[in-house]
Amino acid sequence: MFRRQGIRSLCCAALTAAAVGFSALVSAEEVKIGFLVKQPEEPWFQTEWAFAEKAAKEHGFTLLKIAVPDGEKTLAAIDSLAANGAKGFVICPPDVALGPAIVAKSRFNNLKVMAVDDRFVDANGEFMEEVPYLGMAAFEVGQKQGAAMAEEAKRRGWNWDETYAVINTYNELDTGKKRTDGSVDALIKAGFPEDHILYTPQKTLDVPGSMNATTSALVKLPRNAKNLIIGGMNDNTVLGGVRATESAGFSAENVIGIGINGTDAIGELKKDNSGFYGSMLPSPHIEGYETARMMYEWVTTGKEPPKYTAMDEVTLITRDNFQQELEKIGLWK
Ligand code: FCA
Repeated sequence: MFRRQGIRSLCCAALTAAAVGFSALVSAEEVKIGFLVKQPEEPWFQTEWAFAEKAAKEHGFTLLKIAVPDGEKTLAAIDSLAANGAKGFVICPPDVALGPAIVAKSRFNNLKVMAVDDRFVDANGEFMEEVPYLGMAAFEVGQKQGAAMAEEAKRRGWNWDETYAVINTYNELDTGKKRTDGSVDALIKAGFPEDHILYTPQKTLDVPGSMNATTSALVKLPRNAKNLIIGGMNDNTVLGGVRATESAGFSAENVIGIGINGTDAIGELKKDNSGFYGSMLPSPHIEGYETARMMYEWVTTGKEPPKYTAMDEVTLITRDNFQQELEKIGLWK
């Protein structure tokens, strides 16, 4: 009897030791998460990466940051993530229509996928609602941008008769269209004359793209156009527009450009003055951190991120407050 019990407790001890050893092995297994972005040159995405990295350090996983400027690179990146043992990834795709291909490739490789900023669409142009997404409440943020532009124009005592708005559009991207639609909606609500709004499409989503778009609109302005409002879906789409107004001879006091992102306007706001008045700063730090953390939680506990999360908090940063506002969220370098 005594002997049997002795054997039993020996067995138990051995089993416990094995279990502890096994769980130590499991917990020591490195969790790898990818974070793929379409435009790594934009400080917006660098900021998301930096805060995703912070989440990785705090939660103990490895972040694999990959630039995916086109479809080919995107699909190759997913294969390489799988080959490297990643379990899932967050992505801002170079083209939202790649959604079905990205999902198919991820399934094939047994990887979980979540979209950030730019939401996947299917072959019919409908949102792929089954893919978790976190991004900006685009129309509302655009409205705040438009309201801020109208308010500054009023503060400067501008007469609407001699004021025109040039809106650089990028309607291929839903978040882009909604932002400029929201902006125009707010301008009109503030009394801005609808027939003084010129829409001009951008071919590319960068400073040269917006500079070209605005330049082609400026030549259509009537002779009495004295003051200009420059709009667009992010900082780069407004920065190029402002550059175009400078080339056309408009001085800073006659131009109000307000971007969206904040992160990509820091260099511009450090200049004493320019037609680039300010930017609507959302929460790139939270977006980067939270999406990476949610993906980590998904692959380690099975808890799927919410299908749709919209971030609507924005702060207008101008030359007067940008340093304090960026410091508040740990974005001042
Ligand atoms: C899009 C834009 C980025 C940023 C992001 C939130 O991806 O291209 O500049 O505004 O949405």
